[in-house]
Amino acid sequence: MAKNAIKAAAKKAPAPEDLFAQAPARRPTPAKAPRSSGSGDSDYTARDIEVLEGLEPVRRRPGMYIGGTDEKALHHLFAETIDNSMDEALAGHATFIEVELGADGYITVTDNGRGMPVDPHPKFPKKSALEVIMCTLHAGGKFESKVYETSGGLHGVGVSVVNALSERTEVEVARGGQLYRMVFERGVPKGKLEELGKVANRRGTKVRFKPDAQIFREGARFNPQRVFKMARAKAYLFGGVEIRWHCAPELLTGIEGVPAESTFHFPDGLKDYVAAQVEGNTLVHPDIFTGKSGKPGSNGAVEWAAVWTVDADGFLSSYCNTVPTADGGTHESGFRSALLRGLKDHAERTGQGKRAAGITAEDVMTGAGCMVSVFIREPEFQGQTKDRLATEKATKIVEQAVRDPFDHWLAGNQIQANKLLDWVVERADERIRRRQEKDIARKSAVRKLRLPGKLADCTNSASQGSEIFIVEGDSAGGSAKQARDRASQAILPLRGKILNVASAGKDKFAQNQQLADLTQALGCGTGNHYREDGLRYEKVIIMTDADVDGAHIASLLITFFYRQMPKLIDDGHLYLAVPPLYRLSHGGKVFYARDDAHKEQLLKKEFHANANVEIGRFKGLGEMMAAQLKETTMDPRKRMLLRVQLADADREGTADSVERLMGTKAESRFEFIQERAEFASEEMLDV
Ligand code: 2B7
Repeated sequence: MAKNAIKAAAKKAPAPEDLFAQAPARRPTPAKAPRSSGSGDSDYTARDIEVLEGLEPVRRRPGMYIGGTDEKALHHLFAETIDNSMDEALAGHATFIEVELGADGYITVTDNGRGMPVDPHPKFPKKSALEVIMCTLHAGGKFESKVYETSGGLHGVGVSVVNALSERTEVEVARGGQLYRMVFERGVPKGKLEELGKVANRRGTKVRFKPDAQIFREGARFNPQRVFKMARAKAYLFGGVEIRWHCAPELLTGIEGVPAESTFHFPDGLKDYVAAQVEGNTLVHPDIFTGKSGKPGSNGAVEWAAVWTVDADGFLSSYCNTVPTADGGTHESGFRSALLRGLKDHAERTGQGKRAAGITAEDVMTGAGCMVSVFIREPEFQGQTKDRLATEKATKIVEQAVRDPFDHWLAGNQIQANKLLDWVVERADERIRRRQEKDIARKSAVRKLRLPGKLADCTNSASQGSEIFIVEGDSAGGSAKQARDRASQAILPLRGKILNVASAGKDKFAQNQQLADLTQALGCGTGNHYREDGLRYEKVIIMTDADVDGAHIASLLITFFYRQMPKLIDDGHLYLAVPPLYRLSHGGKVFYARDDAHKEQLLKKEFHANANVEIGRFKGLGEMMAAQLKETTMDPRKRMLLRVQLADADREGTADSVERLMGTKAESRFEFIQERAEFASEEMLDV
């Protein structure tokens, strides 16, 4: 990982992003525009513009570089900065990193590395390397597609982005016994690189910056807890670095678990982290499975730690080049699969293959607290916030690194290995059981909610004001569907004769599809399970043909309600629609008659005695035009409904009659019902 970033920048800088590459075209050459007599300021004017132009894309579209302008993006600035220090540490040049969060909104990161180079840049001799680093976007050849990438400086969007998005940035470099300093405001140098004098016993880089409130409108203040955790994570990821933490105490009021001063140094790195995370939890086995391959910071290096808890949610924290990969990715897949395959192999080896056959990575990871860290040159990240590692080869790298050590670890302690296997097999069993329970619950929920397919439901969901028409036959159902008011009127077509519940056994009733559909559509249940608040409609309207068959069906339905939902009748929810039997027309006048008596009455009242009135007889609802059906039978403003009621005076008599009549001829039932219904109530309902 050791690299000279200046060289890297010079090698990789793509022309469009590199203002210096374009500089000759835009900047007057010194010959044409000689330096104004010694005034540093005027010399900087031209350069200011260029710098502004160079970093302008960052300020214009910060989201492209740091994924947004929210709190997460704000903390990205800190990540970029500390990543540069981490690179120095991983390269073996820095041993400590200091992070200081100030009450003034500034954050300061200091390392004791080699210090950013300050000598004139070979390609742009007028500028110090420091200025080039701070003011040039340098993110590698595939710039456009790699904007979010961060990782130890080299792959990061670069500290120039931090500079561009900060109100003010101060850089101090101690290098070669000299102290240097340069200040920037919103990415623009505020003067030249200053030489502050000699320093002894000091080396490294200090970057102090304050995020720009113009950019981070949701708030340009760092969250101490977040910064604390980010800084501490770096110490876990590299045991060779010490991180010193300072936070202004006034920032910590009301915040728990964040000290004002602290030092992080974890020689056992990831193991320490995992141990700290599961502290206080019960472990499946006492040992933490940990290991590493390769030197941290070198390409292809992997480090990991895993422990299984009985009583905690698992976690898998993963990193690539010390950059957190919150959305996981290829390295996590490799880790998971190494654990799964290792455990399955162990089961095979010890004659428990059958038990382990069904376990999945999910089962292995349940309750597992893990941390995985990989180092890969030029990693690729994916996802909205580029928090997922996409580099394919990371899967193999991690799997291969972890497999053998895991086999060894399992083989080395059979008791422990078997405890783990037992635990994972239990998780698998639990998972399968849970899924079965969920399936059952889902199925019954669907059943509860599912309405019969034939039902054309109304769109109003409240039962108040809505009605359901129970219609005989599909053709009548079709007309009714056209004639209805979709908002408040539902149509349930029933095919053919209804089961006579008064004579059929319980089994037959339970199996009858028509009645099951009806019950489902109503939603209120039957018998002892009847619940009034389940009823999905205010009015339940039986609409059958105005003939004997229609009356038969109506009587069967009423019998069903009477037996299975008497309360529905009692509460006045059940009605009979009264479709017309005749259509009388003459000279533009049209009247509908519901029966013979009504026809005679209308003929007498509405037409001249010798008028040649056209009299049409409807054979059924199905042959009526939708508009006719609406006008005569369904439109609440024009129709007539009969409310079905039980005669209060003689409830026992009713029961007797139903019992008696339901076994006899249809015609007598028809008469009976018509009589009863009309006795009970015959009224025009103005709804
Ligand atoms: C990718 C760029 C930004 N850089 C160096 C050398 C050391 C060095 C840095 C740094 C953040 C806050 C304090 C290399 C790398 C530029 O080139 S950046 N240290 N620390 C840092 O930014 N910390 C370097 C080779 C030889 N000498 C110095």
